[in-house]
Amino acid sequence: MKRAAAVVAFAGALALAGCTKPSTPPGSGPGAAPTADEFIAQVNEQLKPLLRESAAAQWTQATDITIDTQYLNARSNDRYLEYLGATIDKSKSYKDAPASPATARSLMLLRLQSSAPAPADPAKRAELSALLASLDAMYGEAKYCPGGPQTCRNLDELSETLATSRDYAALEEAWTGWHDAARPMRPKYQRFVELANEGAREFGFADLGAMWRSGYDMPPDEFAAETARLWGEVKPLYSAMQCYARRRLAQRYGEDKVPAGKPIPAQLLGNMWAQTWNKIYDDILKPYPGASIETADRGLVRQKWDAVRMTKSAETFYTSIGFPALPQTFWERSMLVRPRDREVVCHASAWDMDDADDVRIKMCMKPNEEDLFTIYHELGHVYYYLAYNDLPPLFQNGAHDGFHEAIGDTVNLSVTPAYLHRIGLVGAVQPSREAVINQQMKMATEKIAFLPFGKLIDEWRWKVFSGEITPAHYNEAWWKLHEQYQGIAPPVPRTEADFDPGSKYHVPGNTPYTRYFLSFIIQFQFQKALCDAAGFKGPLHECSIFGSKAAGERFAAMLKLGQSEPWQDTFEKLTGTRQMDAAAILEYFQPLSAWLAEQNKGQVCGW
Ligand code: X8Z
Ligand code: ZN
Repeated sequence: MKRAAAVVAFAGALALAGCTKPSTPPGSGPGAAPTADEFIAQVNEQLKPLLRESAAAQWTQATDITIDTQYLNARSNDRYLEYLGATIDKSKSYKDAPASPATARSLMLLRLQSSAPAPADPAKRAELSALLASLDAMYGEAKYCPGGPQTCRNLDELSETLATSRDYAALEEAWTGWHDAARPMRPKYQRFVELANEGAREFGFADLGAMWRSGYDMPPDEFAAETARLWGEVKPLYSAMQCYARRRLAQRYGEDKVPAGKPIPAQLLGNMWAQTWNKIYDDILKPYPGASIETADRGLVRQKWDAVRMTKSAETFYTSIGFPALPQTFWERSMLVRPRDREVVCHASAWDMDDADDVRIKMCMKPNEEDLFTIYHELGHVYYYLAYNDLPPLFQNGAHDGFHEAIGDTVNLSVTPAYLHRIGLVGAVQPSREAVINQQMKMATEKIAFLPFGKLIDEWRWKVFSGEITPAHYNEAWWKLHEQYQGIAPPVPRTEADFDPGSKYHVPGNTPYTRYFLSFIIQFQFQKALCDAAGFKGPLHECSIFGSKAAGERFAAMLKLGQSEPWQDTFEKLTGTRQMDAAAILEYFQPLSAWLAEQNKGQVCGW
């Protein structure tokens, strides 16, 4: 994945075969040196075919993993990184040159166009490109095969066990099987860190982590402090959730397996990484089992919703707020389910193939509520791409990467029980205080449970890139952060023979992760602003902007700005404030906060 926004954001290009110029770095031809404005205009033109090719090569690998697609993807990335390195080098001569504000911003953004910068040495650059393609493929192909090739289970199957089994031993086996499968990634990841760090330093950053933290229109240290502040604001609510979940799990599995005042065993929360707990809402965490609020799981299966119907449902939401229908090519070119005949990367992603309207989804959808939410999430990326495709490539991105992640999730906040009932997936809500708490808990198993996970992944990587965590302590540090932030622990002892970070897509996929942490905070700020625009008057957790053209207009106005101005300006236009903060998420979950405080009274909380 080439650009800083990896999984999701490939600014593409309109590449008419045979009509594109060769990509020599601007300023290298004969004649007078271009001005800074001219230089950036040339870079934007030259980026188009390179990004187009790179997106095609990545798509081909991700939807058909073979030795050859890896090779071609690595080669195309190598070309892209070569161009980027040479162009960044050239751009240094414009450091003090007169330039328009847009050009000055473009010069800054140019240095952030890859989440894995390469050293200038061609051999090292080729090695880095090959490592990236290989790590991505290893994740896509990973399996647990306890008794030979006939017994293999892939991530879908192992995740299904985590979600549905309540057998302690079966959970432990599925968890361990998947985590052990990441072991062979370790030496490759270690080498990747060395090479990408070298590239980041050549680009003028302290290390790759500092480079990642530089994409937020503030100094990298200030950004790190911002994320710590935000975590501090939501930590008490997470701790209350952890305390409640631990107690419920102890009732199910026994106090000996889930002791008070201790981290929760990671395999019991319904998700391979314990990042969301929605799969244990129904039978373990639901506060009032007799009251309203079910998941859409049963409705989806009973009514035989397939991947196309789920995607159409998401599209209908977006068109209801005034967004366009998806282009025909979206339906022809997307991969919505796991193909039977080849290896693919199933982790869901949205793709911007060119800067016209070739947009796609790659996903292995199943008829369950989690995947329904995910397709609504992915279409958020797709609508962002469509909205900013008229901008120059260097501005084709989220205002910051958390914005990109927050669009579809904001829409998901409008997928209320009333909305799910309206589309026929759940029964009518019987309004009661108990139903409110059930619904709040259902949302919190996704939105609150996720927060510490969203924070810690890059805390690990930032420290790996800075050298504070050395390879000899990769795994130990990984679990220390999980214990510190999430209050969870691995089910079996782990050692430095393991490489558990490789079990999470975004590490081998090299996608920065703080974006999700930010998204989970700011999506509530977006929702509050959009609900105001829609004229909604009740409590925030009851608002749905479905059908509101007024809300859609405000949303679209933000999307079409892309990354053309500092995110604070874009943020202010929608929310009226320049700061990310937790006030809106805390307002949304106010009823649950009060309820948890009551429930946790006199209990041994913490870990
Ligand atoms: O990776 C994703 C999306 C694609 S951008 C499916 N998410 C994170 C994850 O799965 O770890 C969405 C929320 C967190
Ligand atoms: Zn996403």
